[in-house]
Amino acid sequence: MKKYPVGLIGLAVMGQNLARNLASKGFPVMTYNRTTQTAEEFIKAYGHEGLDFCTTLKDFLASLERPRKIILMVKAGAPVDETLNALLPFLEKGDVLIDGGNSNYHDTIRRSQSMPKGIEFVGMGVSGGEEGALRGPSLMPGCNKEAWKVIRPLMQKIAAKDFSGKPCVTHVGPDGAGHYIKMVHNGIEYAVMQMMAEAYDMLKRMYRLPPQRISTIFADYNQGKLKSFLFEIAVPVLSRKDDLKSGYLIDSILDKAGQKGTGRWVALDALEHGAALPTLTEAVYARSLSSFKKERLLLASLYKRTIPKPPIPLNEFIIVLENALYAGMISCYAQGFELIRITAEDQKWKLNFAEIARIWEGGCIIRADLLNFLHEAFLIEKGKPVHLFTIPSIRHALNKDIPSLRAITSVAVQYGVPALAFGTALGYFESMTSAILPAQFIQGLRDFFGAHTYERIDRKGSFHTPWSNLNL
Ligand code: NBP
Repeated sequence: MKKYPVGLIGLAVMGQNLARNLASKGFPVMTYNRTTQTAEEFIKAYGHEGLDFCTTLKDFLASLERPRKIILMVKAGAPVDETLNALLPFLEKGDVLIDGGNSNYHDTIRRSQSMPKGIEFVGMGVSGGEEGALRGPSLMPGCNKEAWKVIRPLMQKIAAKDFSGKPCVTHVGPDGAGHYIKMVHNGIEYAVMQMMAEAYDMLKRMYRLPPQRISTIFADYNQGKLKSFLFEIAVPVLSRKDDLKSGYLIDSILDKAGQKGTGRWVALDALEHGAALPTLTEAVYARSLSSFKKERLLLASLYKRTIPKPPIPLNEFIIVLENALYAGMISCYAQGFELIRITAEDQKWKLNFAEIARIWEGGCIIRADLLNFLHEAFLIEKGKPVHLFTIPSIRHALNKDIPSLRAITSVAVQYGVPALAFGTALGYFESMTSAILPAQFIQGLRDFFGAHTYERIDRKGSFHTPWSNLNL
């Protein structure tokens, strides 16, 4: 019986495309899916590419070369545990299980720790959507060194390429590190998309530009320092004509943003770790705000706005907006990497920030020229988890573009255009670069009403003042 170098379980869109990607790179794949009909249809369509399927897990396992390499692309959560439980009794020493779904990193740590001795478990973040899975995703595996050695040849072949042609995959760290990095990637994706949406909104509301004109502005941005996958796809999203009536499709799409949960995980994780993640969190809130359509319609009728004449000519505004987006995005990345640093310390993961930025250069949704810039910036620091704002090249970029971020945020406020992402990206920068914050005032108030005590800047110790005894 022919033996397969790799097996894949879960044939929804991601699993199918990842299997086809593997086969196209010289790794024939044996597949299995809970619902056999899906596997049958898949193999009918693509079996000739080097793919096959089994109807039972027993046959599936028997068809794989030892040590077995099995990729799970099933729905995150209970389906992963159910699939693992079904597989584990039949696995042998050295077999490697790779969970390529969007699992919560806490689950991945639990699963890694509960693996029977000799069975390797990899929690692998996969980014790039269905197209990326097929043509080359960014891969973020978390596992021990032995498992990485086994899966490396496969993963390096199927991953996207970075700016210098190297595969967008690296051994991120142990157990949950890969899924953690993927989760933060998704949080950054939320923040960047929200900022882009706010830029679109300002051009639409303040300059009354039609979608087609905004798409040409975004197309120009995509030729410069904002060059990225998200700006690339913004162009067809804005310029597509509606098939069902006259006008642009974007104007007929209901303005309620969906979410599958990874953004919320990042926000919750930041709160749990005491990390400051205002823009990524605000992007989650912005999606929630959008969901209150009925309430927004009512309130919009109660608070009428008149939009005044734009503050500066459009051609000038476009340049300021581009710079503001750039500075704002750097702020988003700084927040994301800070969260990673704090968690890595907590989990005792040794992570290489230059490598993380590098594997996001290609394949994933946030791929962008900016990632190459961040990769090089972190390389100067030898991949150490330093704050992005401290790196000279970043400092230079921010000194140049923060005034634009201030200008755009201020114009949004004056014109009544909600700009949660711009505002928080700026707020993060202003706070982190302030030697003194008004937290001293908060400490005073806390000590007044709750005797919570405070520290002083000029001597050690914990102090309490009987405030109400003073002359009030
Ligand atoms: P889904 O997340 O929709 O999962 C569907 C697959 O899970 C099907 O193969 C289904 O089998 C299987 N499954 C379910 Br549901 N419950 C099961 C169970 N109890 N036991 C065994 N199999 C079960 O598929 P997807 O969108 O291809 O995503 C796969 C993973 O990749 C997810 O974790 C997702 O979050 C992640 N991801 C998705 C994207 C994306 O763009 N879609 C991007 C990156 C990562 P069935 O056919 O029998 O129902």
